[in-house]
Amino acid sequence: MTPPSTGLVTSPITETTIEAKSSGCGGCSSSATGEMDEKLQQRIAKHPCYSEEAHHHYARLHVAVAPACNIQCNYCNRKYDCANESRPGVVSELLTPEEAAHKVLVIAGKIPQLTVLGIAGPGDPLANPERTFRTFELVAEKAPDIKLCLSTNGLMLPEYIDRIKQLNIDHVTITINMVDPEIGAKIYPWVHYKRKRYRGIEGVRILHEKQMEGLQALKEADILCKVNSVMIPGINDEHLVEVNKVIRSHGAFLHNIMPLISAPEHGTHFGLTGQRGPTPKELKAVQDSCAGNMKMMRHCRQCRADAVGLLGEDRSQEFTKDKFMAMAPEYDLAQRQEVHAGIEKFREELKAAKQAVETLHVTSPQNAPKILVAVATKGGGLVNQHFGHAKEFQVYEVDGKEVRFIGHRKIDHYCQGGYGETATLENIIAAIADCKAVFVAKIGDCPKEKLHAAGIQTVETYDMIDKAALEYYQQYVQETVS
Ligand code: CLF
Ligand code: SF4
Repeated sequence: MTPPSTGLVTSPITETTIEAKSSGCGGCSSSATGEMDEKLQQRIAKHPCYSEEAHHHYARLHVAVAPACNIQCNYCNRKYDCANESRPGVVSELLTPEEAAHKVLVIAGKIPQLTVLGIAGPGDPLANPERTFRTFELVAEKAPDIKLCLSTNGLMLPEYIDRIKQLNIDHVTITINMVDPEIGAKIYPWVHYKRKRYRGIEGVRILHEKQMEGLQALKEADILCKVNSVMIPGINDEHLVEVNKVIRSHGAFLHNIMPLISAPEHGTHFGLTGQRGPTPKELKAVQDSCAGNMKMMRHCRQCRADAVGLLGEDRSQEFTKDKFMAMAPEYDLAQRQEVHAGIEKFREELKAAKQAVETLHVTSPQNAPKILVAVATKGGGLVNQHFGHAKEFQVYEVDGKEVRFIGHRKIDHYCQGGYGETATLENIIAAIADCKAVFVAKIGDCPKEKLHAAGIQTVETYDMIDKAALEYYQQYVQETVS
């Protein structure tokens, strides 16, 4: 089985496979019929954010066309991109709708596995409706196979539902951090609605009301809605379970609880007042406590308003404005369809390989522990990246039957100009200290020894992540559990 030549995956997987069911949002819809499940699956199958499985294969592109915003979040500094859908401290180059459409046509040719155009900033897309919708119109006209995706704080969403529906925007994200305005008042100092600025709880009530109305309207219009929530310890961390219940009852499709990223140098209210973000463990605990109710997104990368590529990679610097404006559009529908057919064929083969061995269980004693493992991957569901080249590790929870993606840990890559950095290695070890092993395509002797000394085993392989994880688990329980 060989991955398609998309430039994203590079390593064949081996013949023999042991299967475990990876969880993700690919199989969403707890209450729908089988037929509905199938339709929903198709709608999200190539969306890297709505389907965890798809994010190994398909890419997204953001265009930064929306500069203004109509609210103030305490985790935002307006010098930078909207922190509801991107990392704080990042500035994107603002584009006109025409420049943005040109960028899409260039990149859709250069990266044919690009399936989604998102508008997520640098302010709020619906505070800039003409620029946002004009961009979508131009792209829909010239590149009809690209899915349109919008992310908003929700304040103006009820006003624009018809326009969203009309433009066939099938995926909308609302950032909802609270369903109790008392809690919201600690997050939002003001809201600007219909030419008037409302301070404190009065503004938060309007925001809450519009978010709920928008959510309901999306459901009625049959538009898939993801809700992003920023987890802010001591402010809304415990409250997020309630948020989860409410959004589920209003028809949200997927819930993405993201960590607050806060530092004084970002110049935000929370950064300057020392508000901390959650640890990976705290984040996972809240995600787990919501997971029984609805599908949770755990593979979000809090990407930039001009992000390009697979979720785990950032190719935005290859396509800065001076560069892409000098490139000719290469959008070619037939070529894109051919590449997508290759990816789908590979996905089918991957699925079949997993199913063929689904009945092979790892023998593990009762009450064997769940463990975490870290994986270096360039995509394709494979362990296929050198330890020294990884900029993040994907983390999976393994229990002998299931290999469950639970998140990623960003790191500085270890190889700097051919040499490993000791300080970087220490940070990497700290980032994956809760993992029993790290799976890599290759690793040098020095980092391997240091990882072993820190209690993290290394597994060198080119294989399916699920298979490698289960094989390791079997060995782990044999050695450690009596
Ligand atoms: Fe962009 Fe958002 Fe659409 Fe995805 S991102 S507008 S739904 S295409 Fe995805 Fe990026 Fe997380 Fe957003 S990883 S920040 S969830
Ligand atoms: Fe900043 Fe986005 Fe909040 Fe507006 S909605 S204040 S751009 S984080």
